Amino acid sequence: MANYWNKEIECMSREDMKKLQDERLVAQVKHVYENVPYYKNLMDEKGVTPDDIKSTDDLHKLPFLTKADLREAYPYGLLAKPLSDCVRIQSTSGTTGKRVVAFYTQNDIDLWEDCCARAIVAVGGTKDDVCQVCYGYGLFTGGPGLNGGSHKVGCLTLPMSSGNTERQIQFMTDLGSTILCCTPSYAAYIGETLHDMGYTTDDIKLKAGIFGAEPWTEEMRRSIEKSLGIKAYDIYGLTETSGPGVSFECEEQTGMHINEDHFYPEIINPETGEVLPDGEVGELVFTSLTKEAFPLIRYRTRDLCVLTRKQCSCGRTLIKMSKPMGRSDDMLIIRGVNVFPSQIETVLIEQGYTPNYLIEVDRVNNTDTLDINVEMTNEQFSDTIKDVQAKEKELAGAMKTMLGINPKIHLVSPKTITRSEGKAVRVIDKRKLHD
Ligand code: DLL
Repeated sequence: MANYWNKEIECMSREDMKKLQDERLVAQVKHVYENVPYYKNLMDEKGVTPDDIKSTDDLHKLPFLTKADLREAYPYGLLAKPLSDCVRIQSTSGTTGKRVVAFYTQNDIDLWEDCCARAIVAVGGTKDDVCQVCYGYGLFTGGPGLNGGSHKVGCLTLPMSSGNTERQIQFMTDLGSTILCCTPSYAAYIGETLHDMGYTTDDIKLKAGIFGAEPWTEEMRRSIEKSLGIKAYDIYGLTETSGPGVSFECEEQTGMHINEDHFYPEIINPETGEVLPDGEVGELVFTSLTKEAFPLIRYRTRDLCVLTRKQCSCGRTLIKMSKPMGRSDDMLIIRGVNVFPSQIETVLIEQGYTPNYLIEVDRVNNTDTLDINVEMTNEQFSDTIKDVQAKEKELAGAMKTMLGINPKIHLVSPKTITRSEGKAVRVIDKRKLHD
């Protein structure tokens, strides 16, 4: 039977939810218009005032907010509360450009942790669980978010952060962790290390994993479930919206329920900005409904997904989003063909390889090249060149069928591809370096 952290909200009727969202949206728009000159200017430019926004049906009248706006307004330009009311910042890893810095009042932190608590309860978490949090702590939102949620649920919380994998396994076996929270790539690595250390799933008590912060495929889910002997659940969020817990998977494991009492979702055509109906793939846009310090109005996430209101067997009425199919800026265009790294991962796992791979894209003599380095397991490894070449050819054929273009496959020795402890780097696009 499904467990809920907040049944009243999670199973609310559509009419009541719409009423709640309408009320909250009106207040949120007023809040940003009055307190954030940056938003006021954007709205003035579009000729909209808070009076024009009477319900979520009017949302389309409001301007979008993009990452470029966040950069322009960095660091304080979108702050909607006096700094003296803020108690925390979190930030993105910021590999390119300026970081995103998000601010929180105490109330923002409470609501964020509540969203994470919903996610933990949805996978069966209770106060009797031991929750091992191996997302990074610090500026990254993963550790602090799940840590807070775990406290709220009353789990015994292990604030491990990422890394030191053998120690992770020692704690897991000694303290009998039942829930694991980390990125899916790190979960795969933890599973691999567990077996390398001579343990089996009988030596651990894990039952569920809450994995997110990066794209992962259904094939990867099954591979982690097998290696750790658990059910693996997805969780989504971004620094801009507070962090993890914008949406979470329930026992049905068919997409993530959005905490839509706090985050109102829209799907738009990324080229035209037009709002698309449920069921169509497009860019996910969020409007925060309750945030105080760092509210977001129509924030373009760049994540591509589909929304559905199909009745869920868990009883939740919260709208569901599909796994993000990649970010609009993750998509590789290789010789004119759109390629998502997730398609490559799907083929690899289907063909019996592990999710240890690295994609390299380059441009040689004006032609794009796609090289996929794939690690062999000990069983797959062979020192006969002919065997390896035959395997490479077979895998290249399967890739061609999925992608429509021919990659060059390089099968490499076991344990030679760097493992990820946080967000995995799967793609090196050298074309960007030449440009
Ligand atoms: O990754 C927050 C988070 C922490 C989510 C822990 C889940 C668990 P950022 O570092 O700002 O925040 O990155 C946000 O990561 O726009 C997506 O592209 C991607 N992402 C997050 N969750 C998922 C997921 C955190 N479940 C960006 N599946 C987002 C696919 C995800 N991509």
